[in-house]
Amino acid sequence: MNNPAYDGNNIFAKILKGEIPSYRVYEDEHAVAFMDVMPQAPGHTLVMPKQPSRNLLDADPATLSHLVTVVQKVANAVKDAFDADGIYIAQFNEASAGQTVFHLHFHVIPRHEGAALKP
Ligand code: DGP
Repeated sequence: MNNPAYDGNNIFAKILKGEIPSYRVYEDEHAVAFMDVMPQAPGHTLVMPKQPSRNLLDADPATLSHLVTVVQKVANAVKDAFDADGIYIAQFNEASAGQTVFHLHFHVIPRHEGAALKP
């Protein structure tokens, strides 16, 4: 079955257009990272392409390959900034898999030994 169409009115599209504020920690020509408003742990950051993609299933390979390098950069920066023991990377595709905002994004979440994630 085809992936559903991208809806340009999603909240991340509005953030990318500057219509809604965000705390940006990284930006280049093709990608942006900003802090999650409902963090599962301090330092929870979202990384996404500027290119409209609903999720990983419809993203083009060039967008994805650049995005993974940004995820790596942000993960290392977040690990240092939050003195984390590790980094949890999560990415959801469609509502049945837990996606709530339909613009492709990766969660970058610092992890500390013994600390629980917020539900
Ligand atoms: P997902 O389930 O992967 O689609 O997660 C979407 C995430 O986006 C969730 O952790 C909360 C976050 N989020 C939702 N609305 C906003 C917003 O307006 N600003 C920011 N910074 N994050 C948001």
